[in-house]
Amino acid sequence: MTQKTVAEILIETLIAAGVTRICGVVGDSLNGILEEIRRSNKIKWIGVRHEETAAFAAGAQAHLTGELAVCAGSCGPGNMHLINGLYDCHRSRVPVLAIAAQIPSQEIGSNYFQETHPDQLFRDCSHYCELISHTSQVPRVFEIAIQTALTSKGVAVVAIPGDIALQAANYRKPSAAIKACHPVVSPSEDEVQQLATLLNKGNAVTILGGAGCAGAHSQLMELAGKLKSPIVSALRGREHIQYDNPYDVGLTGLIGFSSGYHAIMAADTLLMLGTDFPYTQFYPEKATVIQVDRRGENLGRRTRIDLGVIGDVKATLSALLPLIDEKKDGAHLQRFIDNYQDVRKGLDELAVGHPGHKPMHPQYVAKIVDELAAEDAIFSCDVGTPTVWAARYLTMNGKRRLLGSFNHGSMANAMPQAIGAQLAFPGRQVVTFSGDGGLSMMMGDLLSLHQHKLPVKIIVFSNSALCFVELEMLAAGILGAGTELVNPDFVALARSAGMFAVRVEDPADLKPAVSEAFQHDGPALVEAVVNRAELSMPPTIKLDQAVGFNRWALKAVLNGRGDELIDLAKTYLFR
Ligand SMILES: Cc1cc2nc3c(=O)[nH]c(=O)nc-3n(C[C@H](O)[C@H](O)[C@H](O)COP(=O)(O)OP(=O)(O)OC[C@H]3O[C@@H](n4cnc5c(N)ncnc54)[C@H](O)[C@@H]3O)c2cc1C
Ligand SMILES: Cc1ncc(C[n+]2csc(CCOP(=O)(O)OP(=O)(O)O)c2C)c(N)n1
Repeated sequence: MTQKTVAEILIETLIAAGVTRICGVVGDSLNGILEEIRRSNKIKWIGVRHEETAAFAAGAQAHLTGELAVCAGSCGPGNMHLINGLYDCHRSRVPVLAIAAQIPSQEIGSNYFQETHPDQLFRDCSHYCELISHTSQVPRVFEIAIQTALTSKGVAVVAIPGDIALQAANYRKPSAAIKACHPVVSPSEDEVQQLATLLNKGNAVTILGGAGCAGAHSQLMELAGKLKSPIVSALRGREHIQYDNPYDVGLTGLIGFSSGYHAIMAADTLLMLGTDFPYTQFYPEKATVIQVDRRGENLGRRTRIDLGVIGDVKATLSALLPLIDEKKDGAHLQRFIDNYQDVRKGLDELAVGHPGHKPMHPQYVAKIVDELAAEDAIFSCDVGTPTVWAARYLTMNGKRRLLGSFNHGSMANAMPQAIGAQLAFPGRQVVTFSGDGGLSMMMGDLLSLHQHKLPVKIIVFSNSALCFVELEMLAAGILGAGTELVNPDFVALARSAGMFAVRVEDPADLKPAVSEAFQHDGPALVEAVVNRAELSMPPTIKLDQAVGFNRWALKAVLNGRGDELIDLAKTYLFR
């Protein structure tokens, strides 16, 4: 029987699965694999400065393409650095394979130099996590890992001791191409009928749509038209729902719009479509709740439901539409469309910049970037206030994409995700909304932009604080501590990393600076110095003033201005 090394078989299996790049950091336990990558000429190694970047970059690539993406780390600390990014990929349910090199096989169990147990460490952030301890396991384990990542949508991890990667194994041809597959899940006729009956009964139906609405835009519009339903989006659903949508009433949630919140609370029937919107306080207590999701285990896990249907949104709505009676009364819809317009107007009024008025409003920065960015730009936003600005001010149009660490909620995701996005789509404009805290957390990989000639545009919302947490502290009624940031000269830093860079303090200079950055043929950074206290209360408050403060802060968050009371006193942005 023909023999090839385990590393050779791995690379051949990956090529058969359509993989063209692997992001990671080298280490001698990965040497055998690196050598095969080099020899293959079909897979490109993308060396980054931190393995977490590699995992986030792979996740972004998988999110945007739906295809398998791969990252790798060397043994022990090398692959442990992948872990936070892999949690994000897994939570976002994007197909990512992580290759975790392991210490020499004969040393396992001896507390050897760099010894960890990746087969245990990664279990919680993967669907499949196995150690190759014998050459006869390949290519089967590689193929199962890829299949699992693609079909269960999430992370698979294969741990390979460096010595085993170099050993010869019996060779067979890779299985028939393992590629992303999209089986359609359709509910039974009976289930569709139950769905129709409940929806036909409702007098004020609101739809809450999420990421599962991808590819179902026209069915969603038709359904909302028949039901006269406002459509509220969950954040991961924005890019798929909030365009060409006359029923759009914005997001709900603490960083959403009050129109979205009220449209759900005032409904007698809430239809959840492909959403796992996590914040339980924002679900209605009395309405009839119906949920459609392709994963049965997600039904009813955020709120009590009256009917749960397992199915793809598109397939379910296609079967449902002929059974829906067109509603006559459009008052419920109109009420929240009007409300949305008011809220939108209010938010737009906050997004202004007057020459000479410093510091700039971050909303103004977001709005200008939105205006100047390409029709098909890919945005990524850091966890922190950049997520708020992206949620409220970036216009989606069906071509633009929006990435974030929305489910895992990890800081410092935006630039690493932008790396993956730009690698996957070299011809598209990729723009980050970065926090100064987020950018500095993973700052080393600014160097990767220049090294790999990735023309990513970084917009830094420079507020010299971990602002979002400051806000959370206010919301919790406590006085902040530990949120101050003493920043470097980001412009000097970016220039030394081979980037175009400019700092903007005056609103008058913002448009030219962003335009220049966008036109620059290479990576660019705009440091926008913005108001730190934008969403928060008086900049200085004394301890006794903090009592009862949480209500104020929460309503300020909810509608960006603080002129509407919504009693969510027990709600926190993060726990
Ligand atoms: C700082 C910060 C603040 C945030 N604040 C808010 C906020 O105020 N409002 C907000 O909305 N979000 C907010 N988020 C994001 C929030 O945590 C969730 O990530 C988001 O609400 C989830 O959106 P989703 O339901 O669309 O996506 P997911 O959580 O990914 O859920 C998608 C669901 O659709 C299902 N599905 C997938 N494909 C299909 C299909 N084809 N057919 C049927 N079902 C399918 C999946 O099984 C899953 O259950 C915030 C995040 C951060 C970081
Ligand atoms: C890895 C990680 N550490 C800490 C947190 C808690 N956290 C959430 S947002 C945030 C502040 C983000 O600061 P920055 O990037 O400067 O953005 P800002 O909110 O100031 O605009 C922190 C510390 C987190 N979500 N992830």
